[in-house]
Amino acid sequence: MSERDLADTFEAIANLLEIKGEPAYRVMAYRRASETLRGLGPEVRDIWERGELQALPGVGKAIAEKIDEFLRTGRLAFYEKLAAEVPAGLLDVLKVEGIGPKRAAQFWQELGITSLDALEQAAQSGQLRSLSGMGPRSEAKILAGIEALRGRETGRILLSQAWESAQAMLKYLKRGDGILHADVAGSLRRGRETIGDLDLLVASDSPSKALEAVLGYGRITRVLARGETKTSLELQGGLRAQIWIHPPARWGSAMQYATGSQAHNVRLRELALVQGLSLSEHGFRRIDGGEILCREEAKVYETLGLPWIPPELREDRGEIQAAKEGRLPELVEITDLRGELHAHSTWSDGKASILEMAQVAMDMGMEYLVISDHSKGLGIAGGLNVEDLRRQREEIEAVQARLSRGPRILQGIEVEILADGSLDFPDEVLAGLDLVIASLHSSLKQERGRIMHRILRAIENPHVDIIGHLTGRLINRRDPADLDVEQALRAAAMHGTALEINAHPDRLDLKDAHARRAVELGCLLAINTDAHHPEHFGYQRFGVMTARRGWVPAQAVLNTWSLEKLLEWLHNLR
Ligand code: DGT
Ligand code: CA
Ligand code: ZN
Repeated sequence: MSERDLADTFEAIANLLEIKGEPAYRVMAYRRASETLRGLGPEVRDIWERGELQALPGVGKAIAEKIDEFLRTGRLAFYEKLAAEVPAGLLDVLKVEGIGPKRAAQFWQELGITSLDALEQAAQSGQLRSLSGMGPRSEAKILAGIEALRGRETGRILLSQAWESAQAMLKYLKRGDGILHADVAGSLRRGRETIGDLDLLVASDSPSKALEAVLGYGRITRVLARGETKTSLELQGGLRAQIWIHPPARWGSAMQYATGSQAHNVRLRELALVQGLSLSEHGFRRIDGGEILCREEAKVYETLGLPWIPPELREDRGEIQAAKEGRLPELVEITDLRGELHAHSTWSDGKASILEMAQVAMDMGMEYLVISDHSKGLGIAGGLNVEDLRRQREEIEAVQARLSRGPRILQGIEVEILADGSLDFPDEVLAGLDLVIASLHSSLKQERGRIMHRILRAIENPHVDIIGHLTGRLINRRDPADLDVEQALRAAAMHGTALEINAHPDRLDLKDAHARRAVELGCLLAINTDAHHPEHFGYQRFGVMTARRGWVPAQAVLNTWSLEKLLEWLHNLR
């Protein structure tokens, strides 16, 4: 049982209680506890061991006892009792976009629906419209929601989750007997936003010994297939991994092959054939049978008369042609980033103080850090009012004085774009801030015309410097708002408003294709972690991967600029 299961269990309890029709305050207690637990992650065990659970926000005696029971026994009697009362299939029904516990309860009580399949049938046969508040349109929406949910459950996991699993396994492999080297290949190396399975490449001169070491990895639950150069495994949690084993003399071709994408590889093989070569994971073979071995990946490309192509570009989206013509972009790198333009603190829903955020930023060598808490309109996130802003400014100055050698701390805001397209603060308040990010967090379901009206008004406002997470999507969880991305990008380019590539692994918004189009249209971008905790600064890597997949060069990214240049841009924009 993991800490994640703990948070999930509390969330399930909240949902089950709500379906049962329990009072809102009880439901809320479990929901808050679940959020706290999710935010903590593995840290909860230390707190539990120190007997300090009740010091956590939203954790009183009753909840602390339940956490304790779960961590001690891996079970929770209260949850099991509830789950016996409410059909478990209703929790699946809740996963459908737009269906909350009240609706689920209505479906259950009035139509006896207790599973996703039953719901689908009822929607298809027009039974749902007999319920109050439902009509043919809501039936169609529910059917679309069910379809989207099924797509989500194809088992593709978030880039960040795959990255963590891969790092853990690589750490183990690199110490393994007979293993000379190990590294990531596949879609993870290409930085795709979701990952089907891990591909890890191992270099070894004694493959059987290396394989033995691989199979000793503690998190393997099943060996799915075992081949000469490729072994397929299932890891704890269900993630699959393919382990490729090759001698160091063939590392380059194996790495190239296993990185893909398949479409990119097909193109390379075509190029090879024209030269009378056949290309495989083992290297090139000439028609006469002779081999060309590639120890380095660059040699594969060199043999084909090409410069090395960065993995993030290998999607057969024109990269081979660009390489042939010497037009590959100079992609942004993580070391180009000089600061963070979007971070929260305890002033709104962040989990750390401005000082704590700034100290980590200093340790990371950042030149600047923008504290951009939520504005008052986002009540659930404890948004700031004008008076809060004034006091926050004082705190920023005090922290700056204390960290005189730290990053320059700027006062920003993540201002709500309200449902009517106005911003949550008047222009004169925005004018007093160092940087303004405007974001949509609510009414994301509005129809396209309204969403576009809001976005365009924000882009056109001269006080807005950056539009945060443009589409509002949450990968695998929430669809993007219905907006005309092309029109938004064009407007941003025209008004000089920058667009964020939000690096939070759930968001990655702009996504790769949108970022690429933005650069083509001459937009400026910012790679922002939207950190709510100093650890989240680590999301930079996912934002950079996404930018690279979007062919984004460093100079298009605001936070690769010097502080001086950034301040000048902010000044001129207003
Ligand atoms: P994923 O796992 O769905 O996120 O995406 P990939 O790109 O990691 O795909 P995967 O795991 O099926 O295969 C890993 C790499 O192996 C892929 O990028 C290219 C290579 N590969 C696998 N199967 C084939 C194939 O049938 N033909 C070719 N040309 N390459 C393949
Ligand atoms: Ca893969
Ligand atoms: Zn934010």
